[in-house]
Amino acid sequence: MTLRIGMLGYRFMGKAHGNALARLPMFFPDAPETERAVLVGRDEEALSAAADRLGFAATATDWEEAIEEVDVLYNLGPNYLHPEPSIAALDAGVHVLCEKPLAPTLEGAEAMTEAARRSDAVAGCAFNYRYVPAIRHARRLIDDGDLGEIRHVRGRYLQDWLVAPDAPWSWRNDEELAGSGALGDLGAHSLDLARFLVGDRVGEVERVSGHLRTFVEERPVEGEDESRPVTVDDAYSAQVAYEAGAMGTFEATRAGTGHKNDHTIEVEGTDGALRFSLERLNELEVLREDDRGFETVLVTDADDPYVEHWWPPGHVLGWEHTFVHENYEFLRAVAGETEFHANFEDALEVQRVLDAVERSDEAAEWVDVERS
Ligand code: SOE
Repeated sequence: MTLRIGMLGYRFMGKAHGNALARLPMFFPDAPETERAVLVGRDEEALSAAADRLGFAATATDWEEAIEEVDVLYNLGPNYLHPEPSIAALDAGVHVLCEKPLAPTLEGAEAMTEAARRSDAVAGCAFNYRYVPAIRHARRLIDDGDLGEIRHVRGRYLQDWLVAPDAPWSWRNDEELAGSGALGDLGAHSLDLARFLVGDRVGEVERVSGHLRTFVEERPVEGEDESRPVTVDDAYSAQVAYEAGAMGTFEATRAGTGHKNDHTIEVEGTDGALRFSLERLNELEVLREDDRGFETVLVTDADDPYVEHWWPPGHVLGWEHTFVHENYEFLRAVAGETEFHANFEDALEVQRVLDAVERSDEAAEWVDVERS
């Protein structure tokens, strides 16, 4: 059966997932067949140009109509558009892959997860960094116990596109539309990655101490003679306490001068440690019990996750490949061949921590992560 895909959103993430769908038959011939059926957006002219570029057969300006014509909805819209179309799709039995963070608010994420629970359809959240081969390799080492008891996990995501006060306003600067700023957009990635790597060993986050900061209070609207207020954070930091006693330290910013897309994660255990940097995504730095320092392991061998689908050893992969791997697993789950993670339950757990960081900042004290 050919899966008909509807895609809401066609800019940055549309390109990333559109590319993934186009690559799959070529490099992952066992992936379920798909048809890029409907591309959904508001601006008809831009939409039709994007449909040509991304290989979609038709366009629609109404997501409700589009849902009736597809088997799968890729929800790549701004965060405020995550809950309603995803819930409607799941209620109609349409599978959903939704971009991160799951929702602008914890309430939205809870409603989406409820919809996923009552639906037979697959509900996935697109935390693409889980699909970096080096991250999969890291998880294997942790699962095998090579690092011993996990004591520390540290996630840092630094970007610099909002350093300048005249960098234009966008939906990403608005609380109603985005929920939060660097916290939800970037911090969600690190929190999910930490949970993916060490969650089975350290449990969930129990308590949080968070700090948010907005450096520039208003920004000019591009092409218009007006400014709009910035109502989300430019940066956050948080300390978290895991159930099993491990400590987590997290930070993200859009004002990290000189850092373009610098995402790092580090884990230390009683018997070893590892370090990963997205800017060197084919490598993992590993230290084991008797080593005198970190060893850099190149994760491009045929037996490394997903690598055999691409090129011979040493022929490095890039950022876009993470979306191909993620789409592959998601579509296999839709076809009933496997389970997909991160699912909405996983993404809800991240959202609970995001919510706790905000509450902690407001209260200026440690707060518990709320699980209803
Ligand atoms: C923000 O600039 C952004 O595009 C995030 O939204 C993505 O999730 C991240 O992967 C790259 O940066």
